[in-house]
Amino acid sequence: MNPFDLPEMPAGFVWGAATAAYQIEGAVAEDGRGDSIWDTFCRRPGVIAGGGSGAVACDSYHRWRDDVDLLDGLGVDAYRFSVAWPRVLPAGHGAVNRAGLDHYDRLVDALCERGIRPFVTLYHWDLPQALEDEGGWRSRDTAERFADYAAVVAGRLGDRAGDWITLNEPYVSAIAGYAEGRHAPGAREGHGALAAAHHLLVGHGLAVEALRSVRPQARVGITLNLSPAVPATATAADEAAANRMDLLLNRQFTDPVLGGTYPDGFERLYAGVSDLSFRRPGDLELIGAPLDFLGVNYYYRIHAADVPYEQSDPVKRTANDIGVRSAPRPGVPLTDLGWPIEPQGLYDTLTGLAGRYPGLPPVYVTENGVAEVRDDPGADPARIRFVAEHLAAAARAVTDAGVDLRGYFYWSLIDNFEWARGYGPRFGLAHVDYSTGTRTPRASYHWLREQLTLRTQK
Ligand code: IFM
Repeated sequence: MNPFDLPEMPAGFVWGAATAAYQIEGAVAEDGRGDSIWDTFCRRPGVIAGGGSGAVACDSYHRWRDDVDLLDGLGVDAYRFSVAWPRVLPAGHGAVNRAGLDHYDRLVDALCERGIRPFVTLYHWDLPQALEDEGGWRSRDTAERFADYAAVVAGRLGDRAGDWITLNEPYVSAIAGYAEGRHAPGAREGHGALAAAHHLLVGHGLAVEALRSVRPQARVGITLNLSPAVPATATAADEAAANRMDLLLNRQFTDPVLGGTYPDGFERLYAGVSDLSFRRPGDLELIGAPLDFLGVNYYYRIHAADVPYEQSDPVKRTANDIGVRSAPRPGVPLTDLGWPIEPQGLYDTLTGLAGRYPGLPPVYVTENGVAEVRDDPGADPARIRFVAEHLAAAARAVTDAGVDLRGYFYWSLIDNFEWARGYGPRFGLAHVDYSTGTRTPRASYHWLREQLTLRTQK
């Protein structure tokens, strides 16, 4: 077998590609769309590399047919895209903007006509600014609003779209947005960030209920970004650091969603920073309601090293300040973003989930991919190797541990706005020329198309 051939996957395996609204759509002031927290955040000087924003991005709001053509040409079974909440409800709640919903309606129709299954993500970080002004995810009300929004979208698209993802990466929304301040809304908080993480999960639980009540046949899941945290050295201090990282990054989310519990050690980790008073009776039942699937986004694993940190000054402590540094691993290759390339981490993530959570639902890898910073529409050998190696690791997790893996979505179909990193990193199977909007399939796109064609001929 050629090392770059895709492995055998279970029957019915879904091959797909993914994008997100703010990263590709542009047209931020068109057809009644309201501001999102990313529109306002990008206006702050110095927060986005190169000073860009998603105002134009890949212009997919107008060029969505090009994107559907790319998907069709690639031969994928499914497309994971997100709906922009402020396009549908410009103020976050209240009046529905019909023109905004029409856009997604046309997209879903076009996908179904080509036999491409829509996987709809309801929240990929673009909170309506009006809701942020009322407290954002620090406030439980936002969770309630999210469920109302989910019902509106499912009411319109759910007759054709059967697969629904409530949230994308609540860790990043809460921690990068409300603790590190490097993402919108740009806050640096302790208690607020932990409240945001919890309310995102409450919003997920409420949205699951809303989706199922509007569309009883819907298959509903959530997408979590998971990174195994391994100690950088065999010292007790690094082991403890890895455990803290695991709590913050992974188990803060997986334990409530998949186990219906709060993770052990979490209260101790944040003693003094937050009283966790945002937790209410009944929340765990809501958040832990059984799902139809789990979406896993995997990019790298973390080699956690202990660093001394100031536990005695909780007022100044943000939620990401847990005394852990990500240590470099000599000999491990890095992507252009400096992320270690370790397919074994995907294997460990999938088998670890299956080992820890007995009722683990079917799993989709909803994102996995690699960025290059070269502005090159041609060869991208690093990408082909990256995908082939990660899929081989995923296939081993199926064979060794019986993980019920149902699909894989490459991130991303096209180059796009990589948040605070701007337009430098290019994740796309197709290159985008941002001055013209032209999409050009790269070598990895042709390779994947060939692999998928061979598969259908078998
Ligand atoms: O571009 C992001 C995406 O929006 C969420 N997951 C990680 C990707 C790469 O950083």
